[in-house]
Amino acid sequence: MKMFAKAFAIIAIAAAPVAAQPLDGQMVGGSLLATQDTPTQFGNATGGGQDSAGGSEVNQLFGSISGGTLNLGITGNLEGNFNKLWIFFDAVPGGENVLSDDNADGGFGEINAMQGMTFDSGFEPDHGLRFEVGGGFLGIRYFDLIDNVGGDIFTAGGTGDLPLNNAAGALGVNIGWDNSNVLGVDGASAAGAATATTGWELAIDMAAFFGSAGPVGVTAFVSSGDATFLSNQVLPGVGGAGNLAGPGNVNFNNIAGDQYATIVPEPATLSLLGLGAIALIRRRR
Ligand SMILES: [Ca+2]
Ligand SMILES: [Ca+2]
Repeated sequence: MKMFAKAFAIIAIAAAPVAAQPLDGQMVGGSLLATQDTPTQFGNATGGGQDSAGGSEVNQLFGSISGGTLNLGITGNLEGNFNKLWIFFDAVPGGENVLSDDNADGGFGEINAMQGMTFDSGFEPDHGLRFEVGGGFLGIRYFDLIDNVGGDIFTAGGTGDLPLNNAAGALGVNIGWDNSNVLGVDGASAAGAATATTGWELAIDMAAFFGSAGPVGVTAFVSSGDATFLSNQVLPGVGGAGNLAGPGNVNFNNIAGDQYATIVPEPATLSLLGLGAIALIRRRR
């Protein structure tokens, strides 16, 4: 019995809740899924403003699913010229391993400029988010590739409304976004990728956004504003390749490694904790 109590005590320590970090786009971390391996060819921002003048990059990707929430973090920055950060998720059966031309993205249908883009086999995205900011407008939109619908998650007036601190968006998506990163990769080297600490922090209600408990496959990349041109900033990375250019010609099967990562739900530690507590109470009697 002592052994059991000890085991439960260890589980209880392991399951002790970590203090919730503020969703502010700073100190972005969590379970590391990928680190950028490719210098940015979309410019390296050095000014430290929320408009990230002169550059876009994505440095590290973090993710976990706990208690029905997908916690996603990306360090990096997006140039305030309506360039777009796209995040594609594979969370339910079905989807588009090759992007078709019948999608809606809540914006001006830029997603359809990526028709023909082919993801790694095994990754069949069904949902996604797109981020953009520019003069006078900031938009975070969702898309559903199965139902061919999209819409607003959160919109605001532009770079002046950044950073976002625990912004409550539609469909159970809560957002932190600090767009001032000057660290991470630059135009010549990816060696500093892990030095970036600011960017996007998302807490996504799995049931509300996906109607699924997971697991979730994820990929993230940066495109031009009209999505007719893809950068080389992809997570997981493209191994030092240059800008990917026309999306319709991009086939991630032709780039070494998987340009997607899989996030598996964490075990329900709370129920174990409950069992442990019951065992400890019984032992005392
Ligand atoms: Ca940088
Ligand atoms: Ca690949």
